Amino acid sequence: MKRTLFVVVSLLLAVVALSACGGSGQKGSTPAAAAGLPADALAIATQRGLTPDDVSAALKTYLPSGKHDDYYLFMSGGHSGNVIVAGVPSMRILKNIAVFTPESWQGYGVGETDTERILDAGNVDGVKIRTGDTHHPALSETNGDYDGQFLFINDKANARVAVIDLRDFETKQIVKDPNIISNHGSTFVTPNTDYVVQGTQYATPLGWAYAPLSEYKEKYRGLITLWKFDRTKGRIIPEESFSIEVPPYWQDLCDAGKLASDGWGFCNSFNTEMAVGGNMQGQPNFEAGVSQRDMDYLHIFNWKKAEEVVKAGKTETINGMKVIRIPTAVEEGVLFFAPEPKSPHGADVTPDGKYIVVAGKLDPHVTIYSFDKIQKAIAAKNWTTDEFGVPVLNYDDVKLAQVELGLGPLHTQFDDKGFAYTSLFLDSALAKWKLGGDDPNAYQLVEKIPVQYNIGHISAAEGDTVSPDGNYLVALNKWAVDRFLPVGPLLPQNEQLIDISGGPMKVLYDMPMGVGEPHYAQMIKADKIKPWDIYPQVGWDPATQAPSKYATKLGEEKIVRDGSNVEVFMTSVRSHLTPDRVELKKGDHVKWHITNVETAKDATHGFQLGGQGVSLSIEPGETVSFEFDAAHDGTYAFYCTEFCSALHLEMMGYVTVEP
Ligand code: K7E
Ligand code: CUA
Repeated sequence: MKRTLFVVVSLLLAVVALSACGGSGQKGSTPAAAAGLPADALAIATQRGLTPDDVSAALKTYLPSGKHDDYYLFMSGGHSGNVIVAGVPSMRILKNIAVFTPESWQGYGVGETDTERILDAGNVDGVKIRTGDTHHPALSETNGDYDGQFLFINDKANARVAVIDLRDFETKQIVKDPNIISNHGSTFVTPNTDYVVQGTQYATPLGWAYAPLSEYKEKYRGLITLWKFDRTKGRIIPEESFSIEVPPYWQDLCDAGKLASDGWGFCNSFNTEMAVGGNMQGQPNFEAGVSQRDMDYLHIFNWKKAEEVVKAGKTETINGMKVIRIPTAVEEGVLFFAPEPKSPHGADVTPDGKYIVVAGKLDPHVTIYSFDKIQKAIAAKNWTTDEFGVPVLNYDDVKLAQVELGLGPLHTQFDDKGFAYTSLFLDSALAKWKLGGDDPNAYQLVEKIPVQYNIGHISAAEGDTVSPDGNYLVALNKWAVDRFLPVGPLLPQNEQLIDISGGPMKVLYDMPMGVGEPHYAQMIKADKIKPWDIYPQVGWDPATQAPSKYATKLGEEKIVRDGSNVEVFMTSVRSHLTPDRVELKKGDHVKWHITNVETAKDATHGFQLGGQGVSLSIEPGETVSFEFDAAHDGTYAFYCTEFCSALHLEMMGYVTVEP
């Protein structure tokens, strides 16, 4: 014990001395600076039973009040259908971004508003879809590096993709793939964000039309969809997007090539068996049926070539989407397969774009493919074909190396020192291994550390760009088991911060995630994101990122009646809403616009109208609109929901509906 305390003290002294060195120097740089350390620090460490490792982890993650984090971490919120933003290294949650599910605080999709229309664009066959399962956030890139402008995220359950603008951290668009019902290899961007890549997960007939499972091979298909992104508009352009038809192999994770492999993309698959279930009909469960073959197929696609094929009109339009059918994809050299070990999950391209790392959940190795070897094999036309006529390259021609890491390898990230990091789901561990360039023998396992528990994705600082930072890594663990205070049978997930800056890897922090579950996350340097403090001008419409035609200035508030159509032009400012009386008649249809005329940072006003299911958040400068029918006579109160001032409770008004 004495020794532990001694180490703790030395550590604290060293840290204080170090920070003094790096600081103004006024306090000197000798251990005497330790005199500045509160006398109770040692007592605290002792009393709380902290080890030297605990103390150093605390010092590495603690942020004094008012200091900012080094990185933003954008995490998918899984089946809560949103995105969660945290700071690293503090792991403090900064924001939830509502995406596929309505959210009252942000006034997102609650009441008939512009955000409701964003959600409606993702409806399926007229069914209002208000659930979601977000998996893979993707930051927009320029030359293969995060540029901090946009974030994309998929909804696995309904094959949708959303666009979030990082100027105001709000969802701007949801697009629904008209031909598939679930996606997974999504979202991943091409190096200049020309396209947002989306791969199908569970195959269906295109357009999810009916076909019995006995016709699986004939009728069911997957797609690799390239959603065209227009950076100036900040929108996906469905008319300029297209899909590549692929066999019903259950495509899994995808990654876009970069630098050496720019123009290409890669997706795993895991049901080349084409199992169709039927465990009540004497057939094996899917889990067994899907795992019979030793090899599945890495899908290798040339999206630049596919773009030319689309331009040449060699597509079929299916449910409004241009689709390159399999025979055309084969003939034009758009699609190739390479065998990959049993039921792989992650496909990750190295920072230089020269290698593709595939991790098979039922194989203890990661398999490294060489892009150069793939190109040579394609040029040599050295292939067999699968049942759909797609060229299958020879495994030994394209495989460069394998590294045995442990049980259940899933996802891989990279650092700036030539190392790769792979999550080991079954081992509940993180493996660090050395990349070896073109020398297969140079690839080596370096180190493994345990995580708590059942690790899925990992996210290293800028760890999937052309220039990873090699600073921090977050392990997105599915299970927390014993890590936190018990909260009933539904436990949080555990996001663990791990130091990978050099030397042995160390777990620094456990972050409970109370909604979820996060699958993937991306971590971007904080100074790359330049969010607005307030909207650029009073009367701003965030849906179009332009001035709103309903903007209302102070003194110009009005209520306009035209028969039974009533339009309200309202302003909000601390501490009143004008007008504060809205007199309606039963049966009126009401369009209501509110402009928050505040220009002070953080001076947001909320708005709820009792009995109408409306919730708004009106940020400084924003104009928001909603509609409703005054279906019942009565007296209702509306009020501001943000405690914005001392007289916030008075920031209210009445709606009277005359019979
Ligand atoms: Cu959870 Cu990328 Cu959807 Cu792996 S995925 S863990
Ligand atoms: Cu505005 Cu409270």
